[in-house]
Amino acid sequence: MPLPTRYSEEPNFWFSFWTTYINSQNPNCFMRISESEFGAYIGKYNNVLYLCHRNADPDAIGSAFALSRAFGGTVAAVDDLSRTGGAAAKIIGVEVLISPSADAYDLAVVVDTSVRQQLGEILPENYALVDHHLDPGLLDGAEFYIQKPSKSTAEIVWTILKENGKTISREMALGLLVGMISDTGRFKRAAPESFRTAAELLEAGGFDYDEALQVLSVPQDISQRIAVLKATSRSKIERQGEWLVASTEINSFEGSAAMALVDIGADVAFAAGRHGDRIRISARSSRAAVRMGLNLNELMGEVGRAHNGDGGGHKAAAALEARGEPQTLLLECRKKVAERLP
Ligand SMILES: [Mn+2]
Repeated sequence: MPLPTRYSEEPNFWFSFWTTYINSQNPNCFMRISESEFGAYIGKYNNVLYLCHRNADPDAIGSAFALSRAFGGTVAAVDDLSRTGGAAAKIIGVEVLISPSADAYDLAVVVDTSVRQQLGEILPENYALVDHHLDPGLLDGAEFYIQKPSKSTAEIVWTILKENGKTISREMALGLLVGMISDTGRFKRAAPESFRTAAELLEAGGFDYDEALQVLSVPQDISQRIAVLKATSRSKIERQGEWLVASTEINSFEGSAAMALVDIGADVAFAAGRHGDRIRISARSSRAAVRMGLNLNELMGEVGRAHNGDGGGHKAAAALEARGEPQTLLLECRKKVAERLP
């Protein structure tokens, strides 16, 4: 659904637009709850699993950890943690179960995830959702959910904790702030509200900002740096008017490769990799491309769903998983960019 760009940076507009849109799509779905109601809803369950997406990042880990400490429950992730997600988990001292069977829990709260495919086979029948992606993928079927267009899930979780009168430990505040720093690209994509939340987290946790930054400065290992350098050096660059679109193949670290291509000058970058019988493509775009109306969340969703898969994320960073040949899927991604950019 196309949106007038001039409204897109207006948080209240987005929220009311999104609420209206979701309710119009799911007339029987009344399970959207507010942050202040979270405690009452979660209190109906005895054994709760806070479930992070595949390759769980600091926003997912920090959010799941803070919710589990405040309301009780276990933290888990599907398949693995990202490099920085792993570093965050270590610093805040949370044990993260990897792909546990959901049978032992009477509710899974899916955190920071909008697309079913990011959860593999783990998604249980009874689940709730706390997320900041603009995607209706998991809303149908959720027992209850909070989904708002915030810059990070951590900011939503902070509101949940405050509005339910929870005390916050140093580790909870640190995990949330690290999640925010990571998802906002060190506040490059922050909203005014993000800075307010960050200040409150620093005061609540009693640590320095630098300490939170340090958590994310994990050096990439040499195999990752080699893979990303090779992927950027063999990338295909296409000029579409004033826009440069780069695409490449790499069999891991797709997100890092796409980000590296945008860092060195591409307006839009796609990196595709094979994972068993599936193809994963990560996409990133420059701020200029976003300002021109390019929305990778939509684009990757469309291409993913057209090829027996799905995709989503944010306007400037998204991914898909689908079936097919990497070159065919990359070509389709590039075509869709051409249709959208002037
Ligand atoms: Mn996030």
